[in-house]
Amino acid sequence: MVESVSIAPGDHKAYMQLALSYASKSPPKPTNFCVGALLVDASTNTILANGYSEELPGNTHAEQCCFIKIAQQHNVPEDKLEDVLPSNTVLYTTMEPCGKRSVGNLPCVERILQLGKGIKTVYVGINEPEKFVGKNVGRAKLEAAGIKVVAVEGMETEILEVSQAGHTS
Ligand code: HJL
Ligand code: ZN
Repeated sequence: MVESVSIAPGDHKAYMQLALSYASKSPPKPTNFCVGALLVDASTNTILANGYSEELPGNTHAEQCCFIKIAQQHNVPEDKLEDVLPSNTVLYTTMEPCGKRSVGNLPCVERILQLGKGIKTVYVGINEPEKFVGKNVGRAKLEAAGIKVVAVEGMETEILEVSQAGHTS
């Protein structure tokens, strides 16, 4: 557990608000979005990892930071996380996971898919604006693989504002 918070079980909006607070720690940059993410054990209401864009070295995404951190905690490679994640692990991310990345980086959707049954539900704050990669096919890919993607509604304006920190247009 990385942090104790008093969020009621199933209070998706409160988890998304917490994810947004991490997003706002991302360094503003005109060429990406500032995103925050949390991995939560929904059975015990425990936060397993948190992350934000560029938190860890190497042009990292928020979701990727969560996976790297928890892999380090358990001393397993990221693609073996399925074995250590609690059976009811869910991901909260302020922006839908990416389906496409700049050269040399595995998209977060592929990182989620390689977890097999590791993550069953992904809660998203907003869809990715069509600014850098056109339409993000991430959500459709997750759904096609049987992963539930749930929009947590009502925070879109705040999330968009934080996401676009450092953008000039
Ligand atoms: C998500 C993040 C993040 C993005 N999306 N879900 N989490 N930064 O932490 C999506 C955006 C890409 C740009 C640049 N941003 O990041 O499409 O250099 O950041 O691979 O397309 O691509 P790279
Ligand atoms: Zn990503």
